[in-house]
Amino acid sequence: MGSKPVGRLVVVSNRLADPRKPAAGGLAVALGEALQSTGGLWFGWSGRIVEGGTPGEGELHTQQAGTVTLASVDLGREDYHAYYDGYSNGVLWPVFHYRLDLADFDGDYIDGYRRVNQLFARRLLPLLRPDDLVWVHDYHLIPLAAELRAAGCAQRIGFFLHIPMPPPPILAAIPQHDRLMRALFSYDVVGFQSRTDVGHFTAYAQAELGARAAGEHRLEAFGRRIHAQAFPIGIDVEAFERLAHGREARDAYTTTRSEYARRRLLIGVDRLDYSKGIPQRILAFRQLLSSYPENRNSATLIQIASPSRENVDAYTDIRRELERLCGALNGDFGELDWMPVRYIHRTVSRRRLPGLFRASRVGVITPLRDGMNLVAKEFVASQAAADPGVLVLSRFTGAAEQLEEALLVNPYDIRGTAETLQQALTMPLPERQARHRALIERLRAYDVHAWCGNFLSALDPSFPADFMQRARARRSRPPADPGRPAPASLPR
Ligand code: GDG
Repeated sequence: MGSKPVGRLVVVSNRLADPRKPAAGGLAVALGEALQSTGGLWFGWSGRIVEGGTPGEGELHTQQAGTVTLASVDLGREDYHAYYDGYSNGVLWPVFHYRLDLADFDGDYIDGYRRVNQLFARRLLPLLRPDDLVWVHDYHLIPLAAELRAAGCAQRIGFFLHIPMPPPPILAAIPQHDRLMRALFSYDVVGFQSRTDVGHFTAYAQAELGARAAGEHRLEAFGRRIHAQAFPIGIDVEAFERLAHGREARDAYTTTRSEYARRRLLIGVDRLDYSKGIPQRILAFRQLLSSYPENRNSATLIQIASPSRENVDAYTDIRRELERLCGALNGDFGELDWMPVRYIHRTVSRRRLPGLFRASRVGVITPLRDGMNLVAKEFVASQAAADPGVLVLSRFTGAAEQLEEALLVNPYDIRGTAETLQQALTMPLPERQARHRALIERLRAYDVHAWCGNFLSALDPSFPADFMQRARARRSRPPADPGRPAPASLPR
């Protein structure tokens, strides 16, 4: 094992990130490193929408970024709307986050979703070489392998689902669920964030698709055997720590600490998404101020909610709801010199985030449902070991399976969450240190490089175990691009 040269890596995701820009987040950087080391190809949507474009058609653009080829396809307005806003974010996102009430099943978007997956397969296939390993990311592209296989693609193809996999009866509410899930059997490896997700997928495949277990991590159906396993995604801990020691993070820390010198800060950072439980978090903070009045004029919640998917109706509703809740809280509890909640509906520079995290006593990460949640990990990585803040984390995140030393909460239980916030605010230093030590060790052991390496060696066992370390050693860091904040997850 290990003598055969590894194949070229081909990453396919809805959006691409330029791997040369270190301002890109951990995931883009890790994928970029893996791509660079194999001289790879990154394929996806160009981000360009062509008005009046022919459905199912889109021009291909290629560009060289060091040793990595970036290949991207334009989409016509109609395709984009049905594939992205419609099926991906109006049907799959809510259902996979257990929100059948928010799913738009009437929209008739499935044809556009299929068309774009077929277009991607058509444009990608001629670019593939026989030894390539193809790694497809996320719910936008579930049918891609089936489309590639139908056109004769025999390369190994892996799929990673970044969002949760719901339990079978919820999944079965999607009118096309069987065809959609059957398509996963065209992959060789299907990766999930958590063991819970793998359990749901296995139960669904057995009950609805007649799949049978064929050994550890193996399922068989439709004459194919797939490898289905949890590969919990991590962050680039070292890069985040470097960011935390950078000038902008230090400035953010100092300014925040002096501005809130007499206050104890709690912080939440999320894309403004209904899955993130932000309204429940505001209510829990309100409950904290009611139940534990000693926190009045002291505890302050900074909630950064970066704009996201503003074309989808459910996102306008959540924005209004949050503005109302924050306004009411500040109106009811605020003093001339103290606003309980600072709600910021803007993207904050990635370089400042670690400073804000470090200045906060409590990280409040309470999604109703989340595949993993990288913010929880970034909060932990930002803390000073000598005087660390406390992570309050929803038990319904993938991260909760790993970060056992966080204070886990049920975000629907407003009173329970308020009590846990109080526990976090009053936790003695030795306990904070002990919890932080255990958490940071786990983050290091399961960082984004380990995630990438583990997935790739499941896809092709000839990938050496230390592949990612070697890839990193070879990489020379170009100068930082300070201008452009970028999310650590794939751009959504
Ligand atoms: C999906 C899954 C899974 C957020 N606001 C700002 C900002 N961010 C950055 C965070 C973090 C990233 O965006 C968000 O990552 P999450 O993991 O928390 O959530 P999703 O975007 O929903 O990601 C999720 C992930 O994919 C990876 O597999 O963990 O479960 O839903 O890095 O820091 N960054 C900046 N300004 C902001 O205002 N710069």
